[in-house]
Amino acid sequence: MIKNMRLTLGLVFAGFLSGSLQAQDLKLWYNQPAEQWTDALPLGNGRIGAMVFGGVNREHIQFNEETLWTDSPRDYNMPDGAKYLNDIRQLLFAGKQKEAEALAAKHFMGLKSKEEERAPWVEKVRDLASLKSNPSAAKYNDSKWKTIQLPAINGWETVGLEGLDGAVWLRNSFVLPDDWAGKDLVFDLGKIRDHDFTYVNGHLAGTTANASDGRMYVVSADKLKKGVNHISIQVLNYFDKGGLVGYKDTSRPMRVYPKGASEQQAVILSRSWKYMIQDDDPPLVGTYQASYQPFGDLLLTFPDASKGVSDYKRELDLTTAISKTTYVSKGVRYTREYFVSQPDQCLVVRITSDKKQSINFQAGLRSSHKQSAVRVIDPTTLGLSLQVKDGALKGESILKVNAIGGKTRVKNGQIHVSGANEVVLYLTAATNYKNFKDVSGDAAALAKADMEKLAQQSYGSLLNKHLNEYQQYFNRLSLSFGSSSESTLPTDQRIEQFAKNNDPAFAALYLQYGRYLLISSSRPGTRPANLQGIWNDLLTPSWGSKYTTNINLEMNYWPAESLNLSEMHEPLFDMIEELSQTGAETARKYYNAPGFVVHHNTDIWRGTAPINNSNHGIWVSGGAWLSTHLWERYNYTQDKEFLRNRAYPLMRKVALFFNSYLVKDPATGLLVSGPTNSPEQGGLVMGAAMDHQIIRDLYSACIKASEILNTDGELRKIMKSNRDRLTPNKIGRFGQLQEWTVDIDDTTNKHRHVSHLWGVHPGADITWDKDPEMMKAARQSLIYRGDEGTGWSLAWKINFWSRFKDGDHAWKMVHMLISPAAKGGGSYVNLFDAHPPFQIDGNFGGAAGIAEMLLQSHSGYLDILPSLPSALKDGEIKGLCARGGFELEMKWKDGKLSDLSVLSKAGNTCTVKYAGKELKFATERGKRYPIDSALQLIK
Ligand code: FUC
Repeated sequence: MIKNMRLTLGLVFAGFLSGSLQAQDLKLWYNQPAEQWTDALPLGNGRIGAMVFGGVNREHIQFNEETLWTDSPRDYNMPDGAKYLNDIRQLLFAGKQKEAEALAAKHFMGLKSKEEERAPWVEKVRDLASLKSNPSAAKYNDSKWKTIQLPAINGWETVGLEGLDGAVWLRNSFVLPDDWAGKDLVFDLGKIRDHDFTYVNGHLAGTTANASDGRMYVVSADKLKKGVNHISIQVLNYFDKGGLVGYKDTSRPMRVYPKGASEQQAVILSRSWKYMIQDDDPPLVGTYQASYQPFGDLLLTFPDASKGVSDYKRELDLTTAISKTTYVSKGVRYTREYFVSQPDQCLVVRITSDKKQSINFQAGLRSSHKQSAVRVIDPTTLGLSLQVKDGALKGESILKVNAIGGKTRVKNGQIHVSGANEVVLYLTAATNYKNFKDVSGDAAALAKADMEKLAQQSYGSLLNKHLNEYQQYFNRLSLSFGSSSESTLPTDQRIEQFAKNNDPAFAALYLQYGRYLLISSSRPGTRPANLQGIWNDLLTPSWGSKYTTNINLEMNYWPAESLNLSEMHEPLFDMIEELSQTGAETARKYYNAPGFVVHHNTDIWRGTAPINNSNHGIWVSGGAWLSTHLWERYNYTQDKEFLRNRAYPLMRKVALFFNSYLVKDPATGLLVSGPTNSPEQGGLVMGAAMDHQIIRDLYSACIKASEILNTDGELRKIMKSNRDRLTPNKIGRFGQLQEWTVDIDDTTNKHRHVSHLWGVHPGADITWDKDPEMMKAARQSLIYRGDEGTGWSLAWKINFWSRFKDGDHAWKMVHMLISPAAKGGGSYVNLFDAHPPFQIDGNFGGAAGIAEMLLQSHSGYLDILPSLPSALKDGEIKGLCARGGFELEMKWKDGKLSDLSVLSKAGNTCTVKYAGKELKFATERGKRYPIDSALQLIK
């Protein structure tokens, strides 16, 4: 009854008070502090990122600065790749894929960073005879060693040994059960990274130099003894995750059991182990590209926060970009507020209480970088300096503690505050990175200058500047999908319930969270959002937390234009400009071609050469896909200056590359791309449908742009002719859209990538209007691929199903994306998208996908509510953008459009379609056009 009443009230408010309703709804909140990093709440100004844990006794704020990466500017290109291009192509045309891949692996991949020889180091750490005493021996005294819990599935880095690579000894023992006497034993130890020498009672039981195989060593009975038996493992870890990592299937523990016996009888070895670091300076491992790095941690310890804490809550308010933690301890209410200011380039934490003189804590800084140091600058200021291992970048951060009342002093490198009424902490951070070619900046001077600018300002003025700057972007779009009773639940529970309940308001929150994350990770003047935006706490993050261009980087920017955050697109355009420089070298050295090319990954140094393996790293459409974003920016804004000065010159360069690169397929006489790959499927090929769709869209965009700008008449002719000779989309024998030029699709393949549907989304090569048969084939391909996938794959499928105009299927995908993080996709407690691990693309692709259900504009008209799921019966949205230079406000009730108005930003003719009706009208720039539900202009 009460629930119903609240629901009715909610609906009444939704109608009349959607503004305030939204304000209540736009919070992530929890009744307990963060335990995992992915429980913590993200803040950011595009450059400085922070993750707030909100612990009562111990506040942990992990922070990043977006330019702190490994390595240094260098040449990524193999100097004479182009020599092998023709041979690779001929092998592929002759059906010799394996030979082509082998040749490409040898001569066509990029250059790695500096690598050191391994053998001398291995010889040194393996020289056990020269050790004072030998840890492999049964009798070795390890009583002074520290302990660690194993296995650590994500490496020993995650259980206290962050940043550790090298030679490490691990020891354990077990008592031989009496009935095992005389039996050979199997030691099942899981995977060990990267190389192990495993001893039992001093005898070598086995050694494996491979990070990906589970270790199963058999030890014969004569090596075992009654009573206690000792295991010693020397682990050599060169790079990335280290140590005993067990099995992905965590239900399979490390164990020992008699050979031939049931595994149930095993003695479990997943437990606390002793460890000793023998050498933490292994030879350098070369990498194709650099990794994004964590910077440091701000730690606040509140010694007198008692056990009797009540009324705890932490939250993130998307309308203000402020996070808050509140609790009551010993009768005093404490409040912490946190934000990262763009105007003042700092993290701000303010601590208040409702009773004077009751704030007591210690503040310290820390960093996981081996070469880092904290120093006291003065009694209220600490400095943190760091240097990335074997790289060119240094970082500097300054923490200032400003207490009102009480005492502030320094002790043991920490700032101690006692009896204060209120405290504000400021943190600045900088690196010596200037641009992708120049690392001559002065990190210390920059961090200091930012701190000095803060000195003159009150907290109130900082806060106001922050709010004004943030809200100018955020407030441009508002939406409501009505209210749901679940909005009274904390966010973690709401995620758990989402798929089971009818909670459309949570999808509205998810969309706004996507906008929040884009503003926070990609402000004008900063670098684009990487695989994790700007949030990363690991020295060796997954996929280097860099930029993958075969879906992930582009997906990050899907919401930029439609969700009214056009400025946030800027960092991507800056990056394309930089890639056009590095990519020109790659085009020349690998393809003897003009223009520029980007393969499937890039990093802070703007590497563009192929990386990883030849079966998936040679994919040429990164630059082309990225440059469609320039064209989309023009489509949405109709900004001709942007088209003339920034977009077209870059788009044109990519077209020049393809003019040179495309070759005739001897089988068909049509143009194909190649050597290339349909992202991460089917190996190296000539002719992938995705490439052809992207190149076709790129040519079409360049042709139109050159007409609008009245330039490049001759080039336009070439582009038209190439476009018309490109291999078209094809329908295969299973009724599917073919992934390649030949009909070899495997309909049982459930892979996360569905690249050949690029022409459905984000491209517009395949639409219901243009070619319904092809659209059906594309849908059939998606049905074969299935719904399951990683986070970004689920998010892409929301967009696909929206373009197929199946709102209910799209909504099913929303349910899968907003569900507790699991093996395939989902959302973490802080609503970060789970690949897993955390990858931010799904947040952005999901937000864009929800918008795609409400409005589509890729076919030359505004398609209103094209794919509205039946679960989204009522709603309203203001500030949704469309191609052609339009901005919409609309409401729908009971699944039907009730109000619509179109703001014309460019004065173009507007065509609107809804429910079989069409309205076409001329517009004036800056004027708003109300339209009724029968699609008549309201005069
Ligand atoms: C591509 C994808 C993976 C992941 C990685 C960053 O390799 O296939 O799923 O998203 O990029």
